[in-house]
Amino acid sequence: MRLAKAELAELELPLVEPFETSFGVERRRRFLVVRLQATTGAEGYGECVAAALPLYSGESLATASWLLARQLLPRLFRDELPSPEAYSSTVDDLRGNRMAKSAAESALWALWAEEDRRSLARTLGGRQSRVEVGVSVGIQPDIPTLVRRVGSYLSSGYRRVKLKVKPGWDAAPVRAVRREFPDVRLWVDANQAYRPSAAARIASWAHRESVEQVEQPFAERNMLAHQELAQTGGFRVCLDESVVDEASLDEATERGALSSLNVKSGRVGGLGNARSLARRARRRGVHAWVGGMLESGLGRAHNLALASRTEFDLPGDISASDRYYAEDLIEPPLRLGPSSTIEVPRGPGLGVEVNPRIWRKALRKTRSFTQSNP
Ligand code: OSB
Ligand code: MG
Repeated sequence: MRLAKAELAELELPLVEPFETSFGVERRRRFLVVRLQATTGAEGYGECVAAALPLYSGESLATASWLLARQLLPRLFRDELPSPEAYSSTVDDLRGNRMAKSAAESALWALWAEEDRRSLARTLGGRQSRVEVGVSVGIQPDIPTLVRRVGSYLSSGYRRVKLKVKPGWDAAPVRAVRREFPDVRLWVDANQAYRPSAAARIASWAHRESVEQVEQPFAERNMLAHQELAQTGGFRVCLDESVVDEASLDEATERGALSSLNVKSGRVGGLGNARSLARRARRRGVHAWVGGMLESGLGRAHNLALASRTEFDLPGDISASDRYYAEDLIEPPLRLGPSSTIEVPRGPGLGVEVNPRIWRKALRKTRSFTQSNP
């Protein structure tokens, strides 16, 4: 199979409400989508999770766009299309830039699945028809607003809630949510906001409020601080930003710095790597679950397909369309089903369709690549 056309689109969608983390506030999400079209007619979409500014990782929308346009997409026209499994070895010479690589790779997976007339989930080896999910709740202007927000997610059917925390927005909001909702599965995520000296205080409120899991409290490279927190026990320490490849996962597991892994294909350079890191984590006794980056329905369809694999044993950050966008890019939108689950798309390829009206409304820029003009 050869590539007929590649498209790199930049889109912007307004979030239903601002999403605040320890990094800052996002009101609209600007992101890239790769669309590949093979000579057979099969097509595949891949979403890039690099944000406007390099706050979560060193990549940004601009660096990802540059690398996709200058290297990753032109390379796909050189020979026969690599299989998605072989893809990462064709871009190994380029360091880092995992989100950019993942956007191209995940489009290739979707295209491959469509060409085979199989669902992406099946193509990735997923066997579950529905996956359990939760919701990630941003930092709110005040505690009553937070309690109301959480209450409304619980009444929509979510059973697991992840609160974004940071120094100054932790013990009190977590206590308020726990008081109001004694049975909710409560996780927190700090996106590296704490200094290692905060460990004892974090452990104390997490333990007191029965927080099940504390995600990435310390800096990406600080395995030692995560190890020390993990040794206090009573809750799981989960790593997100710290784990980008096998070596960082092995270092973390050897040290006992985590008991749960947030798996994001963008962070680790693609769905293939995400799958093998999840497998590796589980072999070492570490739980695995699929995270999110406020993706549109396209990216969340990939995340659902990945999460349908049986390695994933904790509920993912893959919420329904209406949690993120009033008008999602896809139709039908993804909806929350019974028992805090979302159905995995089962049609061929990605299994969801782009809504052309919303696509046109969200589109800011687009560039096309063909064999003659790479
Ligand atoms: O750390 O998990 C994170 C969103 C943007 C950047 C980082 C993170 C997040 C989320 C959102 O928590 C999860 C979702 O997409 O529902
Ligand atoms: Mg996180």
